Amino acid sequence: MALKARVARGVRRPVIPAELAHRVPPGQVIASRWPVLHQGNVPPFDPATWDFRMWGLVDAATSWSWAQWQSLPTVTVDADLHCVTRWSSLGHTWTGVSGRVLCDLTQVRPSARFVVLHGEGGYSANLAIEHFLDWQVVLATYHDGEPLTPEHGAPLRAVIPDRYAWKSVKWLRGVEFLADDRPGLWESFGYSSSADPWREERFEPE
Ligand SMILES: Nc1nc2c(c(=O)[nH]1)N[C@H]1C(S)=C(S)[C@@H](COP(=O)(O)O)O[C@H]1N2
Ligand SMILES: [Mo]
Repeated sequence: MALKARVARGVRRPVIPAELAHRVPPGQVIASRWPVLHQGNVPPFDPATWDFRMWGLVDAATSWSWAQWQSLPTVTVDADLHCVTRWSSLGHTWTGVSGRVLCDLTQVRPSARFVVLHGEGGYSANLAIEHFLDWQVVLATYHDGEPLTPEHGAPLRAVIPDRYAWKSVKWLRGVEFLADDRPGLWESFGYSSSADPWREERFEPE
């Protein structure tokens, strides 16, 4: 008993520097190195067969080859990652195609209210369309000016700032537009559809 109490008193709360506090959502700690976190293995990438598709409630369903994808305009956005397992990794710069630009290109219909991001091998995450249309959403091929590495989602990953990072689908292969919400992989196990880390929306309310 006495020993336990001593140990408990020795536990230090992680310190969040004051100048970063506004970037760390409630219940999170700052990761010192950028963690790698995903289900399963890193999928192989073959530029000859890779494609990216946008389908569902769109007037111009489109698929791009890897070569075609290179001709799309890019944006560069700073965004932190907040994992629901309670680490936040701060200070990332992402370059890629803006979600909004893609929605314009594919002429998303007004009836589309939700999107499902589809990763390689069956991983998926759902979002309300307004969160996909956030100006900061980028389908990234570069991180801090360098090509993405395979373990962080190369050749293409979604970056959805201000949502828990399980929505930032790595090895992204497509986006589907829907009228009604449909849970992605983690959401089908009870994780939140909206997933706002600033409101600690970790799980869907019962
Ligand atoms: N395809 C795919 N994307 C994924 C995951 C995954 O398991 N598969 N995990 C998500 C989770 S839970 C997190 S926290 C982030 C981690 O991104 P990082 O490994 O680049 O830090 O990737 C997200 N994207
Ligand atoms: Mo995560």
